[in-house]
Amino acid sequence: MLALRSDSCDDHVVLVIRSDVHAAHHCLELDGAELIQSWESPARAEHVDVAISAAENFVLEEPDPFDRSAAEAVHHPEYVDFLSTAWRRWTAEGHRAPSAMAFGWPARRFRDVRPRNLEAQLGYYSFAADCSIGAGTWPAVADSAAIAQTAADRVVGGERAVFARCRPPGHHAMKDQFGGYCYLNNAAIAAQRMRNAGVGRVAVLDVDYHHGNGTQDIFYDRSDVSVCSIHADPFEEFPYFLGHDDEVGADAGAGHNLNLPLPRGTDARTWFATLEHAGAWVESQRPDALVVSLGLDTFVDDPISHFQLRRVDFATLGVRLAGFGIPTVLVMEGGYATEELGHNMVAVLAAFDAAG
Ligand code: Q9C
Ligand code: ZN
Repeated sequence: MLALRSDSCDDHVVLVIRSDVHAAHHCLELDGAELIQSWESPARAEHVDVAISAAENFVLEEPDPFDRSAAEAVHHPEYVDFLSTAWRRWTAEGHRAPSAMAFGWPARRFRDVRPRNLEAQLGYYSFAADCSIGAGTWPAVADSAAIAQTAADRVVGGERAVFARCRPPGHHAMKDQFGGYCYLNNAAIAAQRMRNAGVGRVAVLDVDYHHGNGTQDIFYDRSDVSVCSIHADPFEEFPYFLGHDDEVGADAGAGHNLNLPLPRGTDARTWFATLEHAGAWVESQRPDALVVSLGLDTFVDDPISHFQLRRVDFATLGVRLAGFGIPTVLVMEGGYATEELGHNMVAVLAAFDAAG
């Protein structure tokens, strides 16, 4: 479609950071007692790239090289070490399985003591068996983080908004645990990157279907990064063990975390009423910049999620996000209606752009 709006001049575009490194990462996940190709597939990012390339007003760029210190600013350094070496260790040990996955965790009444054994460390550094580590995993994970890091740098450099087309996603990744298809927390990396560059206060608004447990974990005791998540009630949906509405932050972070759980089946009307509540709270935190954990698994036809947003609703979301009127990094998270994901993402971003 031709850009006909009089204000759609050269400085009125959405900058997109993306690359192809993700394609070598194919996750396996447990489905009952069966291992299946993960819903979190390379095709997701490919559909987004194709839709964005076909649309007007987008500029696509490659990320700068991964800065490990950007990840270590929000994750434990020994966890980043583990992720970056796990595949090499798995190969050196000569396992039969083509990728590594945990099978045991330090559950209730076990001890939080780091084991030496690699298979045990896989459990120590994860919280779910929906993610495997294969040959392409660390390169993709580091590149996804580099995309978030670069997007944050561009926003600090004066861009009004940047879309970080991250894959794998990040918002489930805790300070030292992977799970939920996430290894490094891209949104947290972007938020911390802006803080380190001198941005005073950052808000993270997480609109993915699932609770952003990792982002909550990372900033839970801090007042400089406020975190709000709208998600399916953890009593019935992944990640199950975090995301309730009485989790409000701790210590200096008390009052700087807001969870808005909703029942499975929530429709657009209720979801947008909740978004208004979230938006008012975000504004009350007086942020200087915004990070949006942009998961579109709230889509009515998402195969593993149960909210009822349609494409037109994603445009409405884009307008509301632009309405904050502050520098914004939009970070791609979930969304498993793969064929639709690109069009849905463009609906958010084009509406954001048009709303200014
Ligand atoms: N068969 C994100 O949307 N589901 N992650 C596990 C196991 C985990 C979703 C199902 C869903 C994780 C980023
Ligand atoms: Zn999700």
